[in-house]
Amino acid sequence: DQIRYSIPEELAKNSIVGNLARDLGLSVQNLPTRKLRVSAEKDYFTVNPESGDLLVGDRIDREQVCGKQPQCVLEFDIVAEKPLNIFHVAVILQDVNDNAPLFKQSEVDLNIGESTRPGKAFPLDPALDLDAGSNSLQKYYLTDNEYFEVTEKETPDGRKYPELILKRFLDREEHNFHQLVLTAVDGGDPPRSGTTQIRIQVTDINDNPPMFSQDVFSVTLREDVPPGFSVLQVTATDQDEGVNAEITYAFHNVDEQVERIFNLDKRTGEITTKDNLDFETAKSYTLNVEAKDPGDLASHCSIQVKILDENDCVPEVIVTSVFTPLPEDSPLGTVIALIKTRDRDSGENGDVYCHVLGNEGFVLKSSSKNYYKLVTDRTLDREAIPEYNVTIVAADRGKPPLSSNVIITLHISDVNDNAPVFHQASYLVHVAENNPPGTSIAQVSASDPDLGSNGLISYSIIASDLEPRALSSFVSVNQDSGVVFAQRAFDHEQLRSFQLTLQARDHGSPTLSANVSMRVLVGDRNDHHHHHHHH
Ligand SMILES: *[C@@H]1O[C@H](CO)[C@@H](O)[C@H](O)[C@H]1NC(C)=O
Ligand SMILES: [Ca+2]
Repeated sequence: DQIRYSIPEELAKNSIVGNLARDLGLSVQNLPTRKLRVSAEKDYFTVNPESGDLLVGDRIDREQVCGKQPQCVLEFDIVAEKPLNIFHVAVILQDVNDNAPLFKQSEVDLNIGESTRPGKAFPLDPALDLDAGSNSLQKYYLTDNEYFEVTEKETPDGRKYPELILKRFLDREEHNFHQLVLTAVDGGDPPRSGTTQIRIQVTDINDNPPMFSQDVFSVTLREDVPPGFSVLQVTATDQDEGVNAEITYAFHNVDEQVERIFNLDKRTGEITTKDNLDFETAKSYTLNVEAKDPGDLASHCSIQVKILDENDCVPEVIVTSVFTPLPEDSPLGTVIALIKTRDRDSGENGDVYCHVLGNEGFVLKSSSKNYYKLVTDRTLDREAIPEYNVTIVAADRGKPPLSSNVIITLHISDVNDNAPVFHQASYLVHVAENNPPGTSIAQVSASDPDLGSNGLISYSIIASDLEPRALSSFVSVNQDSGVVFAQRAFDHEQLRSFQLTLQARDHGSPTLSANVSMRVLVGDRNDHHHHHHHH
């Protein structure tokens, strides 16, 4: 038969396991002769020879003796002499909670991508607890948190380990780092525990598009800004990190005009002008800008650029027709020219008014918006002023105003409005008798300020006091030169004097003419002075 004892492990040296003498039925008086002793491989126990108590020889660590085995029994023999007896003894070592669960590493670092799906498990190294049974590791606990939980798993060969389970999506932009404490607890009373720090770095994935601070920007630009003028800098931000947040900017879905006039720095987002603006070509532009990260995540904004008109266009005067030359007898209010004005600016900058410079007797009459008639406001006289340079000024109402002018040269054409005028009121001519036939005896002249045939004079003799038939045999006049010729020799005795009427006639249509009288006295050749004197 076997004597069985049960003791907790780790008892102090010489603690009493049990009384062998009593349990073996030996009397205390016989003990000195029976000489009880332990027969065992290891000296876990000793016997008190006086009392017969079985004592703990040295502190016994159950885990050292039996490891993880649930039952730990030390079996040995007790030997008694006189007579020699051998008794079998079994001491059951009860576990005490002398070991806390222990993690191999006090810190565990994990990198988990923010795109990781919930449910994903991350196996961890188990904590070790050398105790057995309920004193061994029972459960893992994790710091209370919304992203992870811990469960216990078992390998096919029965080794248990904790597993971290992701409960919901991580968001690096919200929390890029999580620090958790994993606690392993045994079932002792009181329980013992061990901890390890779990440090989780959330790694970025490109899950955020660049974002503009505003969807729409408004800018007002003077049209006279020079090329290179900075219009606006758009910036988008990207909550991702590293290359995932490297943004490039580009125009998106814009007119050719926009590309021609504006420049967008793809790195900085700065928009500058690269050409001159012209309000008259375009009053506004819409610039759509796209910000994109390397993952092609993009967002858009729109910039409304309004161009402010500057007074940069000079008003133009356009002469559509000129009625020149203008007859000098044109009545007041005769239309000389038709004029149109034009100014590409808007508002007051393009509001044009027109007037005639100086006061030359011409006025502008507005016929309809931007159309004018230039009309005469004076009588004309080609002989006095044959040509006018009429200056027409057009000015806008900008501040300051711009103006331009145009000169219309107006030629006045002749009308036959002047009759020839003889240079003398009348002519008195003395001719000595017996003159050779064909002698020039006088010259008349008249002038006419009209032009061309209107001023071209022909002379003729239109009347005389001679016999009508005799006239042409006495005198003639050269129609061009006005020279009067004697056609025959005059005889003082017969012909003392005669009277002629000469006419100067122009070639106008109708013609104008003037008459002058000429008295011709025929003198005595020998002594005509004397004779005449006494006559
Ligand atoms: C008109 O202008 C023309 C050209 O400048 C000039 O030759 C001419 O003499 C001017 N005429 C008058 C009447 O001023
Ligand atoms: Ca333990």
